[in-house]
Amino acid sequence: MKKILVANRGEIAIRVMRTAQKMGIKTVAVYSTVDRNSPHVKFADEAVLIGEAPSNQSYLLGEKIIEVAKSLHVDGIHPGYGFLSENADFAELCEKNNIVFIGPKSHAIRVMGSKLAAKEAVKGYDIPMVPGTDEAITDISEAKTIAKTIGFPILIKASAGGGGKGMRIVDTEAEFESQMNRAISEAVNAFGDGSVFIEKYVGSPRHIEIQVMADTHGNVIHLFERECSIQRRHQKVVEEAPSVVLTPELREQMGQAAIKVAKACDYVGAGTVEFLLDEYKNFYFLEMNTRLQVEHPVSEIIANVDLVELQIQVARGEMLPIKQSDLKITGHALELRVYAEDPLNDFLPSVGHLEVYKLPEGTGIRVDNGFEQGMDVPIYYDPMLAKLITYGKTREEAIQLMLKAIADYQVKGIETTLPFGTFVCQHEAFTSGDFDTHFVKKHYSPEALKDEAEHEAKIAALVAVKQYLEDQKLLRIPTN
Ligand code: MV4
Repeated sequence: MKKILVANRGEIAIRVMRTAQKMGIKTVAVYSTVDRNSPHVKFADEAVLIGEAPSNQSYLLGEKIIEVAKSLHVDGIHPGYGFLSENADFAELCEKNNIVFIGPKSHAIRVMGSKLAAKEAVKGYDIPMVPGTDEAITDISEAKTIAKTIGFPILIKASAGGGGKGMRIVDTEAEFESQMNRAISEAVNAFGDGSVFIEKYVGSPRHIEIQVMADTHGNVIHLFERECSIQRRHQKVVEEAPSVVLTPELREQMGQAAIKVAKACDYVGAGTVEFLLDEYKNFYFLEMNTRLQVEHPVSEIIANVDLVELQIQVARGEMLPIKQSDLKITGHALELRVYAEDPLNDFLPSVGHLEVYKLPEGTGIRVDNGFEQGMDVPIYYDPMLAKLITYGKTREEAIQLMLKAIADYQVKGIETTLPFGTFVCQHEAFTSGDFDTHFVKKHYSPEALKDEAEHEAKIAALVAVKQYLEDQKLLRIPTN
């Protein structure tokens, strides 16, 4: 592979191109009109304008992107995350045009894109799953009988959903039918597929996912877990690795389960197997994400690997250069997603001009960033500016470094989730490790953030006064 095209923008496009560059591979960026001055365009060896700002007129134009790739003699396309990354038709189109799709085969994307097909595929692999139905519900009264056996509350999920889309909690038998009818019509509207199934509702779970990596020679390894319970309306905000709650035994069990899920769909490349972990530490397979995920850096740090490099090696048909037994966890890593959103105003997008934009630097700090000072943040795409990643020997060290890095991160012109990161890192529930997916709902309010800001301002004022008095003393010495 001599040249790859990155079919993405922002921090992930740069992240992928960095590794390509390190491997001596030429890079091609694609961009929309609003991104013409973006860092990912400047970073690439070549860059091609592919269309207007709306992603369906640019970053989602698979055929156009393949045309560009062919005309520039590109060997492989890296899709990043979002956009075309989990589009099975696009993966197939690449294959048809003799361009390597740096990701799994279209078969695996298709199977895992349907929750019911995924359940079907892993049947017989002895993977723990939440009690429920494994076929689309056609008979509502039959489903109600099953729901009663499982016990309320139950969750209705759309087969074509995922990442929290198309889910509905049913608390009592009385509302079962009406909720079921709503769920089906919602699924038809949202996904064009009305298939739904039911599961027992796990009340206070943690979201733990396992990073896997597979080559075309049948080798599959896992790179431990990421704890992603700190999320808001299914949008992750803080991720970490390892999780404070996994014992080495549980980690091994979940890792082996994840490897089996990957084998069940003939997986190739980097993938993530999502599990719920209940309060008794039972784990259940939820879904598999067939892409490199946003939060992959925390795994890279604790496992000491470059996941993009592994993706490219595997895509070239090489054997994985590492075995499971080569891997061990070193240290602890945290990631804060820096969104252009206002945490004091219901996380509304805060787009505008980056008047000041300076990144923190130092040992134990990694920033995967897609923006620079003087740029406008466009309204057309995901509002994530960067990922602030810190790491240390211990979790405490990574948390303290995160607080310092947030304080050193200078942004003026727009609001960001940086203060929210401070809130999380100072919260007792987070520092103690005693939290679940309800953390934000349970503990966060704009008032709590304001209180904390005032508290910090007071401390800053006290420190300033103390310093002032000390300076006075020093100044007085010669005069006394
Ligand atoms: C669940 C669940 C409780 N019980 N399934 C949400 C995203 C999708 N991947 C699956 N999700 C859930 N499935 C059962 N049977 C709770 C969630 C869930 C959740 C999962 C992971 C992270 C955050 C979450 C927030 C709300 C609900």
